[in-house]
Order: sequence, then structure tokens, then C-alpha cells
Amino acid sequence: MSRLIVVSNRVAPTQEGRPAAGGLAIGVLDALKETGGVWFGWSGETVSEPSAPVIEKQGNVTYATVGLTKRDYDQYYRGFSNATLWPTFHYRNDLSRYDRQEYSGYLRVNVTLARQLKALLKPDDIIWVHDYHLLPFARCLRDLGVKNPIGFFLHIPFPVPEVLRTVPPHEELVKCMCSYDVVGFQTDADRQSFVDYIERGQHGTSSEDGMVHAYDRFLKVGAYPIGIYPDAIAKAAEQFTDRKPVRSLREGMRGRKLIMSVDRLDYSKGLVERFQAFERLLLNAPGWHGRVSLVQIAPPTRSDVSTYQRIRHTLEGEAGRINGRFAQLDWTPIQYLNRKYDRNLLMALFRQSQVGYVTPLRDGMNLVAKEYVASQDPADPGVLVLSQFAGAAEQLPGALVVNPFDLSQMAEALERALSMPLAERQARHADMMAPLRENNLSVWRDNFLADLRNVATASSATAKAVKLAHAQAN
Ligand code: ADQ
Repeated sequence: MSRLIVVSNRVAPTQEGRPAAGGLAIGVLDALKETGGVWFGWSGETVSEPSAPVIEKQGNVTYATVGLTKRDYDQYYRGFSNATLWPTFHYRNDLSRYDRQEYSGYLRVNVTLARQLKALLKPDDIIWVHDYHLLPFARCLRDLGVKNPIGFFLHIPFPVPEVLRTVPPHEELVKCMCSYDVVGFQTDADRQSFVDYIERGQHGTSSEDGMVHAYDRFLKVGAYPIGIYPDAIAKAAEQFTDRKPVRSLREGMRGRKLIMSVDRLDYSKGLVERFQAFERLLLNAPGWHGRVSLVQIAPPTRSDVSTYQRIRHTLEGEAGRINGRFAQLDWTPIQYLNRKYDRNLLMALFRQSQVGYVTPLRDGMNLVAKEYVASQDPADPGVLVLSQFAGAAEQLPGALVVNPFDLSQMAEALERALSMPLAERQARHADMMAPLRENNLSVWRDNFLADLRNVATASSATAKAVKLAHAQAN
């Protein structure tokens, strides 16, 4: 059996008990623990010189981590990845900036990481690369002579061609992506955007079976929506119900209803609009004063990128303003907490709340939405209010789906969720648990890897056949 090599910008913290807030880390780690394999990527440390990976084995996962120099970190991570690609891929061109030197740094780091990984590779390894930091990674490995199957999964949205073209090196990036054997997206809309770019730009063609022929390469392009393990989450949510923070939350509610939101502190998550829609609920329906609170848990991320400093500042202002306007001596409308929690504890907190409020302006999938549903007590479940712009909206038919740019609609959905009769809540919950079980995290991983194994064999055969046909024709 071939080894699975997972490559991502950041390898999740390896010490037990350190919470990893971030969907990629959580999804990949759970998926890799089952199959075993190697996880290669950045350790999170900055170093003076790039060096060979540090190897650490835990259970059946081998972690191979490398440091980044300060210049690499600034140009590749803080610069092109998070100040250009992340905002543009989330349709925030207004927050995106392009710097040619940062882009050179991005390419340089991809080359360095490819060299460092190559030293660890065996001929029958299968390589699975993750996310926007590494769009050119397969190209760099191929340039070094690596022939192994290489797949790529994008955790964030892929923008429509008109938006993608605002990133100056768009064509080079897409061409690099065609060096993978499989390119996977969260939703069919993302997959279609990629195919549209290829076809409308006349860079290649696609066929009904999802194969794309572009830039002299054959690759499979598909949608592989990431899942969770709903039954394990349900169990953790139940088992952690009596832990101290969960008890404190319950006792503090004193008969009040609770709306719960959990996100990394990121402008794509729609936190400002979410607070303002909650404010609108309090304005429109004073009957809820003193009877409902919003708990927003949002640990800061990428705090050295200026757009992230700004969103943090704005949110603190909004929470303070809304609380100042409505709070009573014994009631705080918004509890805003900038910290990470142990994952099991978080699931138990979800179970205490009557509404899961998940309203990103754009999101590849959004695992919190799925985790919220899985954490609920089926006998008395909470209601999910979900943005139509989260990939998860395609898969959670029992949610109250809202447009996060429409504050009035969000306020109405909150009120409807808070007042929903038990039978309707139960029916909606059951409607969502079934697809969550059917498309769990193992299904995501297995479908992707099955396609990668098939296509790698088939595409080299197809490429050979095409070359032979060309040779015979000439
Ligand atoms: P993220 O943008 O990080 O992921 P999301 O999918 O919601 O978004 O995943 C966040 C994860 O971190 C969840 O598992 C959540 O429980 C956890 N988390 C959040 N806040 C936490 C806290 N305070 N303490 C502990 N854990 C916390 C990216 C993409 C998403 C995509 C995922 C997976 O942006 O669109 O769904 O990857 O592909």
C-alpha cells in the first residue's frame, strides 16, 4: 500500500490538548489519523536559513516540519497568500493588494518546500496538497522530476473568472494548477468557476466525466465537499455537558435563550453584519430584551495582517456599542470572547444553545455549521441560521438560509429560529443529520484519493496515447 503524503502550509500543533482552530487543520488531522501517513509543512516557527525537515512520529502520523525565514513569511504567507489570494478568493477585491515581490516570494517558497519534500519521497507515495498557499506546488515538484500522483484540494472558494483575473498572475497560477492530477473544490459552483476560466479563456477543454485537458495536461476537476464525523461530535457534545465552562454557561443563562457563533476572527465570516442583525432583532422585537443573548467566540488569527487588525477593532467597537445601547444590570446582549476552546468543550457549548448563527459573507464550506447540527440533542435540537454563501448551505437542507447582506432578513430568521416549535426543529435536524452521516470526513478523503489513484494511472496512459497519435500523424 502506498504512503499518503499530506502537504499543507501549516501542520497542526502536534502536542495533545493544544486546540487547533482552523478547518483545514482539523479536517486533515482527523482524516490522516485513520489512514496513517506523513504530514509535511511549515512548523509555525521562523528561522534564519531553510533546513531539512524535522521529523516527529506520533501514532501512525509522521510530522515533517520546516521553518520559514522572516522574509519568506512576510512575502509568501502574510503577503501574497493572505493579503492577495485570501481576500480575492473571498470576493473582497477591496481588501486585496498585489505586490510583485511578494508574488516572487510566494513562488520561491513553493520551490524551496518542494525541494525539502522531494528528499523524503518514495516512488510509490501519493501526494495530497492543500490550499491556496500551494497552488504552484505540483509544478515545482514536476520541475524537480517528481512523477508521483499529486492531488490538490482548495478549502476556500474559487472565484468566477472576472474576479480571478484581478490577481495579476492569474494565468500562471491556473496553468500551475493544471500540473496536478486531480484538482478538488468544496462545491460545484467553485469547480464550475475553474472550468469556466479554462474554457472561456480558451486554455483547454473539459468533458462530462470531469476531465480537463489544458496546457498539455489531463486532470480530473471535481467537487469534494469536506465533512465531519457527526456521531463522534454528538458523543463528545453529550459527554462534555457537565464540564465546568459548560455548567457555568448553563447556569448563567437563567432561562434565557442563547444564540451561538464560533469563527476564526476573519472579515470573511461576516461578524460585523451578524452583530448588526442581532441589534436589529432587539430593535424590532423588544420582547426579547433580557431573554436572549448572543455568544460570539472568535479567536484572533493572522493578527499581523493589517486587515485583520482593523476587523478586530471594528468588532470590539460594535459589541461595545450594542451592549451599551441595550444592556441591563443583569443582562449583557452580546458576550464576545477572543479565545480558543478545546474542541469537545466547544461541541458541548453548541448543545446548550437554541440557535447556531453561522453567517459568513463567503466561505469554502464552514465546518462550524456542520458541527453545530451534529452537537444537538435530537430530542430538543437547536436551529441553524446559515448564510447562503457558505459551501455548507448546499448540504444542509434543514437550515434557515439567509443572505448575510440583508440585516432585516437575518433578524427575522433569528426570531423565527428562537420561536420554532419542537416538531419542526426535530424534523429539520433529522433532515441534516442524514446527509452529514452519508458524506462524512472519511467519504471526502476516500473519494478524493480514489480519483487521484485512478486518474494518475489513466492520465499517464492517455497522455502516452495522445503523444503516440501525434507521433504517428507526423
Ligand atoms: P476555516 O475558515 O477555519 O476553514 P471552518 O470550516 O468553520 O473555517 O473551520 C473552523 C474550525 O475551527 C472548526 O472545526 C471549529 O470548530 C474550529 N474553531 C473555530 N473557532 C474555534 C475556537 N474558538 N476554539 C476552538 N476551535 C475553534 C477553512 C475554510 C472553510 C472550510 C475549512 C475546511 O475557510 O471554508 O470549511 O477550511 O475545509
